[in-house]
Amino acid sequence: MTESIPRILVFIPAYRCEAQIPRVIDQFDENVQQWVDTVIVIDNRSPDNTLSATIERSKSRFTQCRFIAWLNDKNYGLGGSHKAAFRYAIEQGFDYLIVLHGDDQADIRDVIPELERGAHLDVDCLLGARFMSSSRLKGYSRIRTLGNHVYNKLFSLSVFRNIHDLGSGLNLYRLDTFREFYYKSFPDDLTFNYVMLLASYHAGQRVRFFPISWREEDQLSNVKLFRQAFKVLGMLGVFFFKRGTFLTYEMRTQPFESYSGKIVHSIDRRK
Ligand SMILES: Nc1nc2c(ncn2[C@@H]2O[C@H](COP(=O)(O)OP(=O)(O)O)[C@@H](O)[C@H]2O)c(=O)[nH]1
Ligand SMILES: [Mg+2]
Repeated sequence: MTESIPRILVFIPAYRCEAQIPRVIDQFDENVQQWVDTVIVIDNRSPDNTLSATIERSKSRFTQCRFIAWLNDKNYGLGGSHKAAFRYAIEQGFDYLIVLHGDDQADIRDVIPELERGAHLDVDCLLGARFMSSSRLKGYSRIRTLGNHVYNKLFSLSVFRNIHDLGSGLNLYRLDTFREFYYKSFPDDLTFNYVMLLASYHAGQRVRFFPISWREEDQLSNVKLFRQAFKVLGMLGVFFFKRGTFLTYEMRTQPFESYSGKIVHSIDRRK
């Protein structure tokens, strides 16, 4: 019966999070590992010790699932790391990709009850939401919360659907839906998620949200808040009028031909 169990790859994008990544790895208790086939941390050439901290902590943690530490050949941005992860997951025959940010703001354990009740089986995107009534926010500023609510509304109005988050740090994707690499020209920076979401609705994919917990403690956000807010608003404006045509635009400032990298460390202690 093992063939019917979907193979899940958890992808952890990491950049400058040497303090948080050990805590992220600690989230993978035995119960979580039973749900997951492989965990891959993709380091975007962090200038700090993110990669060595990752490898060190992984050694004692992963006993039930496979673990891979991957180093991108260049810093491809958060969106670029997603492209590397999707490509790897599809090439390796996984069924689902779970994205978990490497800075310990989200918690992988929030998605396990969703998997237990089979919420992933009939969707293309199962997206963690920080702004549903049962979401739990800790240390997130009022102004950012308000800003997110406003943007969620604007995006909701543009796609005629109820959007509860434009891009949290915990999301699940059915890989069958993403075989075609239509998202290659999407931004490589932190706005990747926004465009992915618009594209998912435009393509008629089944998108569902689930409430998550989210904390802001020692994380350093790399987002230039106002600059990104204006950029995103501009993108939404163009999408509103151009729809599918907008999604075919080249949105990268520096287009890469491939999003390559290599495995620098792996562990497989499964019996
Ligand atoms: N800013 C940035 N984040 C990256 C990159 N590659 C991976 N990440 C990860 O992407 C996640 C989100 O970035 P962050 O700055 O925390 O954005 P925020 O949580 O939306 O404020 C973090 O876990 C980073 O470690 C990159 O090139 N730049
Ligand atoms: Mg963050």
